[in-house]
Amino acid sequence: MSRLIVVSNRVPLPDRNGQPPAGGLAVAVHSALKANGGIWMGWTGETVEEEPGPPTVREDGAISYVLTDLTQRDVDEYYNGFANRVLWPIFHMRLDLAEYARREMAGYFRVNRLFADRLVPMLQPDDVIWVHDYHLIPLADELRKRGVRNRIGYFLHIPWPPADILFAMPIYDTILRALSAYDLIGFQTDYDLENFIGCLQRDGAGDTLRAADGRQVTIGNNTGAGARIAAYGREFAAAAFPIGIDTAGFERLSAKVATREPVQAMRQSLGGRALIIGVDRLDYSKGIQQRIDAYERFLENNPADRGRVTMLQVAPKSRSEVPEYKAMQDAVATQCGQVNGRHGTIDWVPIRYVNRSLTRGLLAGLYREARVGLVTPLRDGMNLVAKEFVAAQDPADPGVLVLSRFAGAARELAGGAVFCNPYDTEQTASAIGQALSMPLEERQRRWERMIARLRDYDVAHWCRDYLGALRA
Ligand code: ADQ
Repeated sequence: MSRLIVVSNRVPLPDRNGQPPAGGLAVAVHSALKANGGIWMGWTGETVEEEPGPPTVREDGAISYVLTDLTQRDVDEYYNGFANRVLWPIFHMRLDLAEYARREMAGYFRVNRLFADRLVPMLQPDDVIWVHDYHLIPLADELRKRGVRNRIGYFLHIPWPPADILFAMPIYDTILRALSAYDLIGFQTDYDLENFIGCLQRDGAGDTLRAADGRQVTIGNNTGAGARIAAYGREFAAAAFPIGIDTAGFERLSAKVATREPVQAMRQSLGGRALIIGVDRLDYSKGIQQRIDAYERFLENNPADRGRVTMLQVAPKSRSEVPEYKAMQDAVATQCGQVNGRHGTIDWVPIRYVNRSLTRGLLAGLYREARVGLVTPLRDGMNLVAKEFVAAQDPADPGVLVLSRFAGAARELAGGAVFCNPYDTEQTASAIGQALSMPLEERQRRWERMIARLRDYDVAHWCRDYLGALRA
């Protein structure tokens, strides 16, 4: 079988023993690369003063890791600029936060051209190329301009917005047209796929849009929704491939760490109080402030529960160079302090706030300790924390997932999670109450539905499904 070439903004490098970093996606993609050999290319994460030199290549068995530096200007314009101040907010339906600057848009395309220039000399004619996420939308188009005729797939990890939102972005049409250079476009959910098709139709590409033989076709074997599309003079496929986690690995990990010291220490410090946990990158799309409001409302509405619950919010800093993120860091810290000031007592702190990353093992143990997992994004491509929380539970006494209906994961976890609308503080507060008082039998029934899905469609399955469709 042909080699696989993976391109993403950052590359999760293996350790000195050749082990990929923990984390579902890295492990699944590493094993796909190992199977037939290949390349994983991306940015080193380092910045240089002058034009970056040739890429660094690190060989590890059948896999080559190809890493390129970027200049500070590249990072400001491509990464902190267009990717994270235009595409991220717009794709998460936050038009109010999008800051469009022509210079940054030019930087975004310049870095995509740099990636294409670096990749072309390494390609063999039958390589299959898999590009990841919103940083690299124009990459296939740049490769085609350089004569690359290989099969090229794309997977978008974040949501695709409806036309009315996308079209507010200057150059939205360039972005849409660039995607037509791929052979397969993967989305997290069929809502994203529908939104994408809606955008093509509204852009007038709809004249030529058609499903093969007039019907929707199934691409991949798990997702149902898929379409063959003809638009902008090219034919390609698009389908939903909801990303999974390493379910079995996470189940094992959480059971193993449950008896370890840091988890035991946490349990002791709770003194019998029920733990409610939130874990997110500090990002406005995750609805952290709305969640804390809802928790406070729960405390106000249920005086008997004060002193009997503890919320732990773990939220490491993220994208601190982007002003909206910096502002949010300050706002969340202030908010936690205010809630603790208003409701705390000399022997009870309502919210514990941890502003850094924890190891996967500790996270797994904390999820398992928690009675309630609060996953309340305002918009999220998938949300792996929701899936990890479920996988970490003790089957004999599982906790309850309270999940925003605006997370991609809501599609798969219906019937198990307690859904909430994070914009509705009162309703989210009642969902917390419902979760805390749920009888064991109902908790087990709901958990079993969710874990069955997660075991069946894990990240390895997702990876096989996507690559199977791309190679087909
Ligand atoms: P993210 O926005 O980063 O991912 P998510 O899907 O929740 O969001 O994944 C976060 C990952 O980081 C999880 O594996 C989680 O365990 C880990 N993590 C979070 N907080 C942590 C902490 N404090 N310490 C250590 N680890 C932590 C993007 C999209 C999502 C999509 C994923 C995958 O925004 O919608 O689900 O990609 O496609």
